[in-house]
Amino acid sequence: MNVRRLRGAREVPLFSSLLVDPDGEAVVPGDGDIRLLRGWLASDRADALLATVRATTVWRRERRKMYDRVVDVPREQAWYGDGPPDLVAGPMHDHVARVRTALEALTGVRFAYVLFNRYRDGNDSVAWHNDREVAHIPRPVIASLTLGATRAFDVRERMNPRRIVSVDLDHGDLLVMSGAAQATYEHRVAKDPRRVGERINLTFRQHESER
Ligand SMILES: O=C(O)CCC(=O)C(=O)O
Repeated sequence: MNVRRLRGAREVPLFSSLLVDPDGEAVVPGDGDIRLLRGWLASDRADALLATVRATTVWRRERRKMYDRVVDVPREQAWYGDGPPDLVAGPMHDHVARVRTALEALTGVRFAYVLFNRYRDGNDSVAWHNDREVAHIPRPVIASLTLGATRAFDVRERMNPRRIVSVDLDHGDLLVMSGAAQATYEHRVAKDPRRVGERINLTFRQHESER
């Protein structure tokens, strides 16, 4: 297994190259696009947003069928905005909607809804997957903002799963996945019992009707 860790990955401009290491070298080759903007949200703003999200979110604890068992999803989740009607808890809070506006200006797409994932501690996780929930957006743009504790975000090429790029995402860091990122790569946040703090991740997503 070849794991490349990008602890020092720095802010990189959108739409220039793939996930970039401290020297600016593209380390995730192929037809996909994953960009890291370190400290996109200044820490005082990230603190305020985290406080708002903590105070206003109604969390869901899902259970999923895995083979012949039904298991707890190892994190809490919440949907806001114009998303899956059976899951959405309501409109976005104003503070979240302001972040959405900034992300729309940055990326040039409209984000209809946001999915919050709450990792209560290092035992919470999300397994390898790609985000292809909207079949008729073949090249979706997803803007993913980290609040709270640092966790490692791992990326691997679906055709070359033994090579993993791992980047620590900190409070206020933004990751933007676009182009063929979902078709080419999978991502995860692995369990890490050394991490004790709560992390809340906000993923802004496009709507079904957006092409
Ligand atoms: O928490 C993260 O950084 C990743 C979340 C994720 O993979 C997802 O919402 O699909």
